[in-house]
Amino acid sequence: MAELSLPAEPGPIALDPARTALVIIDMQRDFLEPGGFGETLGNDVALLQRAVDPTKTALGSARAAGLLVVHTREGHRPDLADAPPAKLARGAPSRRIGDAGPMGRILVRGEPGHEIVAELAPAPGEPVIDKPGKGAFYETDLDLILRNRGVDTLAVCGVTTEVCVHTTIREANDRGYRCVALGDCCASYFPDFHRVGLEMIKAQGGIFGWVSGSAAFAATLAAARRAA
Ligand code: TIU
Repeated sequence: MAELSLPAEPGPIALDPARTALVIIDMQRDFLEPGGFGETLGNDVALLQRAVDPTKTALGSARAAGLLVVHTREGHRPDLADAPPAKLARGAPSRRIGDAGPMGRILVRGEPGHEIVAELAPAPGEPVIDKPGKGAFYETDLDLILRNRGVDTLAVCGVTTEVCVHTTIREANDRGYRCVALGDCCASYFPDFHRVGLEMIKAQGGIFGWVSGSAAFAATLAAARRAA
């Protein structure tokens, strides 16, 4: 497939499907469903549902176009050995990381709450990156996997916009990746933070990257398939 031009802000971004990955950040039950980590922090988790259908659209088009699809999950080992004491002690949540909740232990790997929501379940062969922090590059093999595949451009979806999506885009940008956030595929517990978070990415000529959306992403990939 030839190089494509994806409508985006602050301007179109060239996409070579062979060098582009769709990266879906932390679309886990712990953040999107009642009884998980997000709710223990006092958040209205229903606000994140709006990103699910657009992400499903982006995921379907990426798979059809043969893009590498990478999923991430935030969570910790059952013994919490990889959870910094400062993270465990932070704030005044109703349940702390590792405590038992209705979806199993909060933010712990292997528990039901740690799973990616069913609509966006990883397909066989799609890498799933388990990360202990907010950024998907911190203490993971994501960079190695992307470089081994020759990827230099990331289309990024997920939750939450200003926390794990932003941290990952900032980490990726500093490592030389071109990042485009698919805005409607991201969501936050704070709608203002979502809006401003996207503005921060594309400001100053695209200081961290570009912002586009699921419809433009799907249409660009579909048009390329028809032309092939
Ligand atoms: N609390 C919040 O907004 N986010 C996180 O703790 N992790 C992610 O963003 N995945």
